[in-house]
Amino acid sequence: MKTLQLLGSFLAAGCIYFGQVATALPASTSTFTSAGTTTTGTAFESDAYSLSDEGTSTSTSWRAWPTLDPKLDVGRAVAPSFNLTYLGSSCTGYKVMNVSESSTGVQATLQLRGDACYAYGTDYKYLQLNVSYETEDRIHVGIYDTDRKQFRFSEREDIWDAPLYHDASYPKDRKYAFHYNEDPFEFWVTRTSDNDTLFDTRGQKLIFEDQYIELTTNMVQNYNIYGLAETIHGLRLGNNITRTLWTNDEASPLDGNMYGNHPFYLEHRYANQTNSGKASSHGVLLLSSTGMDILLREDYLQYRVIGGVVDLYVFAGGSNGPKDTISSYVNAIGLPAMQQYWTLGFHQCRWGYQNISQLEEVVENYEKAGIPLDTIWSDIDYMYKWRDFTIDPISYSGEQFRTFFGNLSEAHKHYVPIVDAAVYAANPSNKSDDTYYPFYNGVEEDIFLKNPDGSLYIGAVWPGYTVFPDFINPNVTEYWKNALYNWSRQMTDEGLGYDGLWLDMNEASSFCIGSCGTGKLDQNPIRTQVTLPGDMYDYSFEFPEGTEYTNASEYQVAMQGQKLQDAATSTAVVIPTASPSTKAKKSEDRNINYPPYAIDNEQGNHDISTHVLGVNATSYDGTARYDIFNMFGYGETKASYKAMLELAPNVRPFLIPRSTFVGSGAYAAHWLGDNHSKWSNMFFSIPGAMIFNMLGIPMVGPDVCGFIGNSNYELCSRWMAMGAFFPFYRNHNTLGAISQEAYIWSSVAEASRRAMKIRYAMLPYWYTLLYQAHAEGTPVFRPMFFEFPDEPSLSDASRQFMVGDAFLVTPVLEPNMTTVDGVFPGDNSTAWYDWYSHEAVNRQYNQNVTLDAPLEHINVHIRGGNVIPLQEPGMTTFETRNNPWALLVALSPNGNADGFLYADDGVSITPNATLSVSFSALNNTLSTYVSGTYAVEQPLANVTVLGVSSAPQSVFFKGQNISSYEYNNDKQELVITNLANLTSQGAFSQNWTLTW
Ligand code: MIG
Repeated sequence: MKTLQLLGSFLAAGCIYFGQVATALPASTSTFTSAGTTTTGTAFESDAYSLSDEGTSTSTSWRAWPTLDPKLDVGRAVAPSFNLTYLGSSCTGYKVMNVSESSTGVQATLQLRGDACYAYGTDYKYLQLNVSYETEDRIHVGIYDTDRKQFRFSEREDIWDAPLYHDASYPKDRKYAFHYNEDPFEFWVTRTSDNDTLFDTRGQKLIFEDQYIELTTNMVQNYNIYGLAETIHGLRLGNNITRTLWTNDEASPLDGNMYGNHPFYLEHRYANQTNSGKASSHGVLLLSSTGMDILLREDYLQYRVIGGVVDLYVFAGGSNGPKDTISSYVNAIGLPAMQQYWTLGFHQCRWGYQNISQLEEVVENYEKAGIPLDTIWSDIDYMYKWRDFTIDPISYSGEQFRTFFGNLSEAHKHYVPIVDAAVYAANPSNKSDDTYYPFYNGVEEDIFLKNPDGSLYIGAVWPGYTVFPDFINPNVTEYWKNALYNWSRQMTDEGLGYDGLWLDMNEASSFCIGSCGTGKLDQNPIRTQVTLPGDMYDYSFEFPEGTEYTNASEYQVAMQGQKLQDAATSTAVVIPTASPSTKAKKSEDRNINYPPYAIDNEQGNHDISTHVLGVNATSYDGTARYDIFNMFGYGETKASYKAMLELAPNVRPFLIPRSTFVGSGAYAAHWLGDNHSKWSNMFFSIPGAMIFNMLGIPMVGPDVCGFIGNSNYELCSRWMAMGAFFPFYRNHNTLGAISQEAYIWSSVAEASRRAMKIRYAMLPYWYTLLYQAHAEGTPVFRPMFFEFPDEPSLSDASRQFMVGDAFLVTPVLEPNMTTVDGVFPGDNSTAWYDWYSHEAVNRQYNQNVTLDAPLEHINVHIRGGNVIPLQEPGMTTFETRNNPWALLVALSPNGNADGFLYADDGVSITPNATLSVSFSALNNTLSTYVSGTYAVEQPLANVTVLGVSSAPQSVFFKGQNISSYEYNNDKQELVITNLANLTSQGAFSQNWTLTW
């Protein structure tokens, strides 16, 4: 064992016991018992990871090699302002002067009513109010400094563009009205149909300073709001939370700021909260790219923004349900990019696949286990010294890649590698770095971010000291494209090799404060961490909750190891103390490093530059990152989208960024980032995915089975099953944790096969949902309240979820369970059918129903009223697409159902043919209405109708009497088979009717 050899240095540090336990654990074979069967899982043999450029893990001197001082990543201790004495009490607000109203909006000058109050900056004396009645549903309230000193995000269409800048039609009929008081200036927006107040600053003052804007709206009692992402929280935000928007690389901090930033919320009101007595929804976007706290309090919501201006958008919505408001919002910020068909397949990933053979082995193991797999991923393991756009010449050589790609494409499978945002800064005094063109080309093209003094901003990420592409530079796409192309040329002679890009670290993460590498490039490649997950000081002894009971003896060993490791690291690792950073160098009045209003940044000691590309990194045009802080990932995503389109014209780019911003969905999907292999994290992935589906990023999912820590068979069985019903379905694991591919444990394999059988059968339905999201902005993955908006008890229900409006999934979210409780919303006009048995659920209104939930089973129900297009599930999406069709017709209690199918080539941005099929079942007849010319060649094999109350006298398909059917009176189920001969031209080559 390599680990043994490493022990030398560890022993020297006096950590004998820890070493013994640590070597025992990762190599051990663990036996787990699952539902009566004994299943064996081999723990992942992480050994020690290669820790340096020259050395291998067998070297004993690695701790002596230059490593970035961890103190450099610790900011000054900052006290978040929202917790401290409020400094805005003496502010007196503004009054209205020179008002002019027209059919398109209201313009006015606002004047400070009293003296400047300098709450957290310097007040502007005059402001411009600019209210535009942009669309029927959307009003825009702009408040700007007349001096034009503030950064105006909305004037930077070059860096962020969206339909809301271009679609204003100022219609006469609008759903809202704008009202204001003059002195002090206060405004409120109402919905005209019911006179409900949607945004209301009455009694609240406006503060508008260079580094502080305060805008407050009164809220109704017990308001229900959703969004203000990204954070780990239940679905409904509650009435007492402070949300901070500041991009942050941190693994799932509860309620803290995280990777992405979306200053949008959906508000849903129930009958007792509205004038009309009907439930209604509306939305609010405060479009800003800089940091803010949003204080949600009992009767108000307050924005505290540390720069920019006010660009507030209210989406009036109404009583047509939350989906309507979401669709309006998503149409305004940019409809989601359409995804390729194969992306809906299952994806396997992990950090720690050490060579191509391991990737091949994983693919093979899936085949052997009879578990579908569409895509295999690479983490940073494939890179040469963790440098972007390189491949390791030994473990991931070009030759091996060529063979690997050949095998994959023969099997119609796909490959997605990771790309990090930061680019290794070559060491000028090391000859072997001379060929690292991604750095030298970027320097030559002047594409990297600078310090205010014009020197390169140099942070630190995995490869050592790094630079960061300036993703708002107009030339960056060309740079990025060339880098992507040159990289692909190392792996393949044709095409790109990879089928998508996983965009990591794009907050952008940096493991030190400020330009810590300035003047130090001769130390590169400096190591940025002493240990990596799985290393001696960094073994993962974490297991899911409940493992102490199900795997007691192993758990004991792990806990012992944990204790020893804790003891060892508490003496071995230096705990850095906070040290003050230097002040801003840029000659400007504001203090961007330590703004007077300190937002509640989750990271470190709340210093806003901790562990991230800092606020003073400066773009080509002088824009300080401070003003566009929350959109680095967006810029990288957009550049990647454009680059990929140039490299593979007309192919829908598949991009999985970690950091997202308003409108990222127009280019990309998203994964929820680093989670833990814990039941709690499995639960949080549900509201996580729901929220992104409100934000125009429907293609989303978590690291299934959990990323950090070790998973176990029980959690992984449940999670693999649940993940199959998320739009993006990927199992991913950290370095050094035990293996968790679906075939490792027999119960997981079985749970995965069963759930994937449904997922792959549902592919036409999934794809249609993605298309509808792309065309209309509707969410794919939905909380129940989207479908049942009148039911207050569903306002925070997220232990169940819906896929489209037809599927209700009730996962088990706790260990050691054999049943699960769920609700089946709707009154007697709603029917629910069990996916497997086809039996209708017997339940009372609002009743919690206890469902059987053995380990390998996930509860899935179909809502009556839906026609669901299916295909016989194969081992890949490709195979499934070539299999026969089936229809599941789940009738509502009144005997109706409808449905929709969209199909195309599954690849092209602009397909040359598309197909739309509307299904409608009425009066014992199912009819199709086909339009479009895309040819679906596979036949229709069978149709199953649920909710048929009596045995049919006869069945006719295309006018022909059919004898191949069976009616089951107990289940009220009619199954019609043998239709393939009658549809040999393709299931939907023409309109047809089926009568029973
Ligand atoms: O600092 O590339 O969220 O999915 O496995 C860790 C290694 C860097 C963070 C990503 C995670 C990925 C990991 N990356």
